[in-house]
Amino acid sequence: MSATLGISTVPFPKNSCLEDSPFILVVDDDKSMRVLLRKFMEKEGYQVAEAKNGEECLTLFQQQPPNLVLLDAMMPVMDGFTCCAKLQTLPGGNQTLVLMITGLEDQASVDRAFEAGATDYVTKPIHWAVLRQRVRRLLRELKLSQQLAQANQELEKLAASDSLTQVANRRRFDEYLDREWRRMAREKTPLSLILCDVDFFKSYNDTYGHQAGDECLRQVARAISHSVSRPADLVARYGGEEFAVILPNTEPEGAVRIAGKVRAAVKALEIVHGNSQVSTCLTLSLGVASTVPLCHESSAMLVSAADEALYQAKATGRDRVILGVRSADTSISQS
Ligand code: GH3
Ligand code: MG
Ligand code: MG
Repeated sequence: MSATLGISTVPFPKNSCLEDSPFILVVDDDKSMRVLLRKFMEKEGYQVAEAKNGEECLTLFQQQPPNLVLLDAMMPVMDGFTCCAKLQTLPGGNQTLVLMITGLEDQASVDRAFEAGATDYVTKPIHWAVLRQRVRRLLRELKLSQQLAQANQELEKLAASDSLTQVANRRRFDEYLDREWRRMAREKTPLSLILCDVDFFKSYNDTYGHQAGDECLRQVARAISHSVSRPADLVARYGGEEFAVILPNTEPEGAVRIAGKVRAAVKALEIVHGNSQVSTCLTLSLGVASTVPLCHESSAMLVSAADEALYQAKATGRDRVILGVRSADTSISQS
């Protein structure tokens, strides 16, 4: 039966997502065995590619990583044990299932297979029902673990974001500020913080209703997010109608420039606020603080400095940016 099934090159599918049919790479130096395995796996509904030795397996793996490798242990050029160990070092290699096929059911071979990183093994001559069940079980477990990893990722995202505005929440802000504080202390580079507070927001709610207030906060959060560009910058909802922007590796001048951009972006939304005492539209007051962190100090001092600057912005007329500095020479930037 096997001699008549001589197909050597099989086109690779575009991706090896488990949501489509799983993709299996069959590796065996014996062509008739390879073809038998491929036909069997195709009947099971899998997409299959073939390699005739360990080297070819590694090359094909890098072109299109499979979900599972059916790997013969004994092959010329590069045996299955060596190939399996090398697979583990390739990108995505340690997430790929390796089912080793060994002709020797001695303990040493089984041990070698697991030491090389194999997920499980079957023996030759192949017991087809065992192979079928083992492949099904491994793929089922792989799918479950992928779903679990994805669910965990989504949970982490949910736990870190503010449900109203979708920017980072206070918890994430605290963690991130602390982490960046320590990182900037090690690197001896400046860390900047902007605190933004919506002006006369209580009267906005009183005038237009709480739902309009919520929508307003969503728009403000979006405008702030669009005003920062570096991957390390973090926009967070600090409290009710207060937002914070953490700017690692940013000098005070840069932070003031970004704060100015934020202020302009919110103004450009032109959200009508008939009861604001400073403008016809919704505005922000912003306090900026910047420092090169010291290990023995706490990030709370940066928050206090930004808060103090924000207080100054409110006290001196709102709708402005104030840079707070640790010495007495607080400078004001407004337009
Ligand atoms: P100031 O210019 O001094 O900042 O005045 P303000 O009115 O903005 O400040 P105040 O702290 O007096 O009021 C803040 C308001 O923000 C009161 C509260 O109802 C509103 N607020 C806080 N969180 C939310 C929210 O999630 N949704 C809505 N719609 N309003 C909120
Ligand atoms: Mg406030
Ligand atoms: Mg306010």
